[in-house]
Amino acid sequence: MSTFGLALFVFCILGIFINASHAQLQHNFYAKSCPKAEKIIEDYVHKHIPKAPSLAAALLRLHFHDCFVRGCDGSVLLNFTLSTKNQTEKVAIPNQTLRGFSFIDGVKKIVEAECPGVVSCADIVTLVARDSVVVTGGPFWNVPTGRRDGKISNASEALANIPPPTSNLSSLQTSFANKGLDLKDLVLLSGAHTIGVSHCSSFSTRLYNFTGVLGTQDPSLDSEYASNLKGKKCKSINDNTTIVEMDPGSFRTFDLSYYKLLLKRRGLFQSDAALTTSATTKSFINQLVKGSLEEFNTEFAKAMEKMGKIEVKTGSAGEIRKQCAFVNK
Ligand code: HEM
Ligand SMILES: *[C@@H]1O[C@H](CO)[C@@H](O)[C@H](O)[C@H]1NC(C)=O
Ligand SMILES: *[C@@H]1O[C@H](CO)[C@@H](O)[C@H](O)[C@H]1NC(C)=O
Ligand SMILES: *[C@@H]1O[C@H](CO)[C@@H](O)[C@H](O)[C@H]1NC(C)=O
Ligand SMILES: *[C@@H]1O[C@H](CO)[C@@H](O)[C@H](O)[C@H]1NC(C)=O
Ligand SMILES: *[C@@H]1O[C@H](CO)[C@@H](O)[C@H](O)[C@H]1NC(C)=O
Ligand SMILES: *[C@@H]1O[C@H](CO)[C@@H](O)[C@H](O)[C@H]1NC(C)=O
Ligand SMILES: CC(=O)N[C@H]1CO[C@H](CO)[C@@H](O)[C@@H]1O
Repeated sequence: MSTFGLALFVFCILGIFINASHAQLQHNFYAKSCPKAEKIIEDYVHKHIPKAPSLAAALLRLHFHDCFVRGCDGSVLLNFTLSTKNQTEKVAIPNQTLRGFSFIDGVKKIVEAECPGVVSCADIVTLVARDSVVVTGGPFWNVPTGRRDGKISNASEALANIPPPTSNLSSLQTSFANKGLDLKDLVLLSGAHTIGVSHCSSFSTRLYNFTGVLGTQDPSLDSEYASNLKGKKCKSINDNTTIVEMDPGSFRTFDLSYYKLLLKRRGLFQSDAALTTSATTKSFINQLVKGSLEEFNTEFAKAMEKMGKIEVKTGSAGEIRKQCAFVNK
């Protein structure tokens, strides 16, 4: 081989190497390997979510919990197995109310039938979250694909990375900053609470035990709303089964009313209320409420695109799981 040939050869190998380590998400990553994948997923969501509308919110939340622990790598889907010996993210407290796992398994099954071993569970979660939001009347956003599935899922990491509903603004800011998200992203992404439900146990200390003395209530929660919740929904501090609409009246519709409620001191969690406690975040909320739904939709979509890129595994990292609940053997 000539010196030139050798140099070219080395250059190419180097190029491949650099390319692999810098592999990025791509628009329509499966165009050649599984051209129908994204359409199959979209059709499945559009067909099934209207029959089980409460799942739309659950699937959006699943994506958030996935991305905040080890990046958007499908680790939230992994089941505890005897061989792993470890408790997985699912079992951690914030995940005990997660739903939608069998829906994801259902999508994976038909995608596998079309192209076995090609489409990652991480991409499925991301695409399903986007398509579910569309079904609730929310925005569409671009989902570049090519995420690979992680092999590790660790319950204590979920606890450390998913902010609890009792969070104040500075801890929310820190936990979002740890994922490359700023205060504006925090306000926008919290807008996801315009759809879905919560268990009483996620906020009942605000109603019954706020200062650690039974009978005390969070003064930052509108007292009329609090009485209503106590009288009609969360009748005791121990109620861990009743569910409450987070955006009462339009909990299945993607709209601005979550932010309107925040300004009326009717956000359900302390973490929701916390968004009104700084001038910066409060002004974002005011702008959203004064603006159009279109504007919120556009901004929300941008924040979701950003969230969907957190610490993704690409190129040859991770794997393409055969079953979303299990690491490949
Ligand atoms: C800012 C920090 C956040 C906190 C502290 C938080 C906390 C919670 C809690 C405690 C619940 C109720 C769980 C239950 O009791 O059943 C919930 C529900 C939900 N969260 Fe968040 N969340 C946050 C951010 C987000 C983000 C960024 C998204 C998505 C972009 C999201 C989407 C949802 C959805 C859609 C539901 C309803 C789930 C259902 O109906 O099953 N949340 N969240
Ligand atoms: C994963 O575990 C849950 C219970 O934690 C169970 O309901 C589900 O069927 C399991 N998934 C699979 C694919 O075995
Ligand atoms: C379980 O723990 C071991 C040892 O800490 C770790 O190497 C492995 O990746 C963990 N497995 C999962 C699925 O988290
Ligand atoms: C899970 O993560 C925690 C906190 O990062 C770490 O201390 C622990 O060793 C991990 N557990 C396993 C089994 O890997
Ligand atoms: C916010 O919460 C964190 C964690 O619980 C706590 O350490 C911090 O003091 C709180 N900050 C404010 C301003 O209350
Ligand atoms: C009320 O809060 C205190 C302090 O956090 C706690 O020790 C106590 O167990 C709580 N009571 C109930 C009934 O949850
Ligand atoms: C809910 O509360 C009941 C009674 O206090 C308890 O037995 C049960 O384990 C709780 N369930 C969960 C999921 O915490
Ligand atoms: C979906 C899921 O795996 N949920 C689990 C959350 O944690 C509780 C308690 O450990 C389990 O019983 C659930 O199966």
